[in-house]
Order: sequence, then C-alpha cells, then structure tokens
Amino acid sequence: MQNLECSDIIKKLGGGKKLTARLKKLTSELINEKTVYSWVRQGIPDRWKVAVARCLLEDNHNIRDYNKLLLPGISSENLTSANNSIQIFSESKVLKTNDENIDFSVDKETCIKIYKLMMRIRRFEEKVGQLYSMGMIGGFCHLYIGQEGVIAGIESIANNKDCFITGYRCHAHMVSRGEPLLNIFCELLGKKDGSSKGKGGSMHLFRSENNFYGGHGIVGAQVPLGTGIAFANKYLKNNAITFCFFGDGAVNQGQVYEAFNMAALWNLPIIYIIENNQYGMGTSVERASAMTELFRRGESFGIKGYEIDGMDPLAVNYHLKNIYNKVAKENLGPVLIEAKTYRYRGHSMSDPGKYRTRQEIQETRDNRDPIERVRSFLLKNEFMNEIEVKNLDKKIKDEVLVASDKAREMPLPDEDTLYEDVYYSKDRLP
Ligand SMILES: Cc1ncc(C[n+]2csc(CCOP(=O)(O)OP(=O)(O)O)c2C)c(N)n1
Ligand SMILES: [Mg+2]
Repeated sequence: MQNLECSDIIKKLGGGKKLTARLKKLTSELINEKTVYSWVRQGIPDRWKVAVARCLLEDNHNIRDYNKLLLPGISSENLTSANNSIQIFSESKVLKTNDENIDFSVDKETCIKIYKLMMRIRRFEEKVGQLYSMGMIGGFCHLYIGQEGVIAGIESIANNKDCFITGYRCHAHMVSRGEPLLNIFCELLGKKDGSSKGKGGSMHLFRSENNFYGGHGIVGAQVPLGTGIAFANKYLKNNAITFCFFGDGAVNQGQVYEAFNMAALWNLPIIYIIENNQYGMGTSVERASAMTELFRRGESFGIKGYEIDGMDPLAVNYHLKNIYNKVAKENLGPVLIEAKTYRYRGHSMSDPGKYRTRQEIQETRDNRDPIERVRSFLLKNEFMNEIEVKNLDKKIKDEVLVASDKAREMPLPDEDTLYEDVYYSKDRLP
C-alpha cells in the first residue's frame, strides 16, 4: 500500500526526473533521480516530506489525501513559504474540557464503568494508606488518589489486548487492567499469593497475562520499555496499542527523547501519556521544566501532542477515543498526551508536603475531583439515583475490606523461594 501511494505521488508530480529537478530547485539541495525512485520501495524519508508536500500544494493537490505519507503535523494550513524557506507549524493542541463545540456525554454503561473503576481505585488506595501507616507494608509506596480520572478515562476506550506500562505509582493501573484486589493487597503485604509472589512490592506490580508491563522504579525507564512493546506489537502484527504513562518529572529524562525518536521513525502504535500531577516529588513543574507545555515535547520528532484535563474523565474518554481510532485505524503513529491532573496525597508515604499549601490541595478536591464530577453527571442524567450510587459505593468499600482482611491472613513466601526469580531461568518461564 505504502509503495503504491509513493509511486502515485511521484507520478502526480511529473515523474522521477521532473520531481528531482523540482526538489533541487525548491530546496537548493543536491538530490539525484535514483534517490527519488528509491522512495517507491522505501517511502519518502522524513526530511524530504515537507518539500514533497510543497510540490503537491503548488500543483493544487489536496495534501490531506496523502496524509499517511507525510509528517503527521503537515497540513495545507500549517505549511507556509517565507523567504523561500518552508516551515512546519505544529498541530499540537490544548483540548479543553469546556470546549463549546464538544459534547462530552457518554452512554450510561461507559459512565458507570468509569465511576466504578475510579471508586475501586480510591477505596483501594485509601486502604493501602491505612495498612502502610499500620506498618504492614514495607518499602516505598506511592498513592494515586486524585489522579483516577486519567486511568479510568483511558481504560474506558482501551481493549484488553492493548498494553499498559507505567512508573512506580502503579496500583491504579494494575486495578484497571483487571487484576483481583486480593492479589495486589497480597503483593503489597509481601505475601506468597501476591501478583509478583510477594517479592516485587508496591513499585513492581506486573501482570503480563493482562498486558500490564509494570511498575518501574527508575524514573522514565518505562518510556523506552513501552516503546519496545509498541515495536513488538507492530512487528508481530498484534493490532494492539501501547499506553505508556509517565510523570511531569520523568518527561525531562534523556531516554524519553531517544525513545520518541525511534517511535516516530518507525511510526509505532503508541500513546504516551504524561500524567502531569504538577510535582515531581517536591518540585513543581515550573521549577523543574524550562518549557512547561509538556504536550509539545514531541514536536521536534513530528509527534502530535494534546493537552487534556485529566480531572475530567469524560473529556479523557472523548478525546482519547478519537486519538485511539487514529492511531489504531489510520496508522497515525505515536501521539503524546499531557493529562493535567493532581495528587492529593504526598509523593510517597514519607512526604512532609512542605512544597505546597493545604489550601491548594483542598481547593482541587473541592472543585475538580474526578469522582465527584462523574457522580453528579450520573445523577443529573438519571443513569443512577442517589440510593443506587450509595449502594454501589458500599459494595465497593466492602469488596476492598474483604480483600484486605483476607490478604492479611495469607501466608508469606516460603523461605527457600528467596533466591528464585532473581536471575533469568529458562526452566522457570511459564
Ligand atoms: C532515574 C531516577 N532518578 C531519580 C529518581 C528518584 N525519584 C523517584 S520519583 C521521582 C519524581 C518523579 O516525578 P514524576 O515523574 O512527576 O512522577 P510522579 O511521582 O509525580 O507520579 C524521583 C526524582 C528515580 N527513581 N529514578
Ligand atoms: Mg509528577
């Protein structure tokens, strides 16, 4: 398909010889006919796409028809010719919650699904916080409370075969991917029946059977790993999208940009999601980032970026549905989403919280809470009544309590398994 379309472009522009001459004139660069003909097999290299697009425009072709072959950011509106130089203006955008043209309504089933998932995550995380304070959970522990709208909005549009990967703030993603709460509690409590046999703990939740690939403690490391998963999916023709989550702190890591380059170069099916909760440990985005429009961080690779309101799960659902379809069906390649969100609790359980005021947290809780927002939407649209919502909340609370109580009684791993699963062993693979 790609080859056919490339040869079509060359033909439309007068054939290889003519196009070579036109490109030479337009860019003042040396290019030979053989190179132009090689595009029929190899596709148009990125550095020539703008010039080719310019030729198409000169001949009054609608370049949107050729969009798949051109950089994702190129359209007739953002190509200009000033002083004979060609510029691309990025199509990165802020997708607002209150955009007047957008109706964020979702159907009843999706809305209830989003609400249920957020409630399960919040009650689960609150219980984890309690168990940690009781000294029952060892090691680090990072709660996700406040950020639930991001994962719930995304889960509502994702498929089971899609792959998720994130950093150490990973309990919610594991719940979202369908892991039973009991297994996660067991893991946090270091019990034998935990998702990683009680040996991984809070930062290393992992369940490849559910296409959840962790749980990573090295800030930013999940980005190249996720890019590798996306490469595998493309290579194996799995038709699966990778959702790679990372923070506003992680976005300044060098490996993120190496991964962006490869993802764009190979047009990988991946959606990068920056969960911008405004802080990396105790440092605000403004103090850590020279350029704070994080959704634009992929532009130099031709990766389209969108800012969305992560505190509005219905907006996340709406926008991601559109973007997902483009990545899955139109082969758009990598996309970068910046979900503006907020964590109510400390960075980890041992955060003194001196870098922000209580008032800031309270104001966000009072005015932007994702659960409250969807609860009022449910009630307003009569998807559920007050009593049904109350019953559902109670059911979820009970489920969490039963799972945590049970996990506390479960056995620890046998001592003789201590050295197992440390090094790779072929015999132990499933
Ligand atoms: C490579 C590396 N550097 C530093 C750390 C220490 N560290 C752990 S979390 C964190 C902040 C990351 O913040 P962000 O990416 O915004 O994620 P959030 O905690 O807000 O979810 C840092 C610096 C680390 N784990 N790995
Ligand atoms: Mg952060």
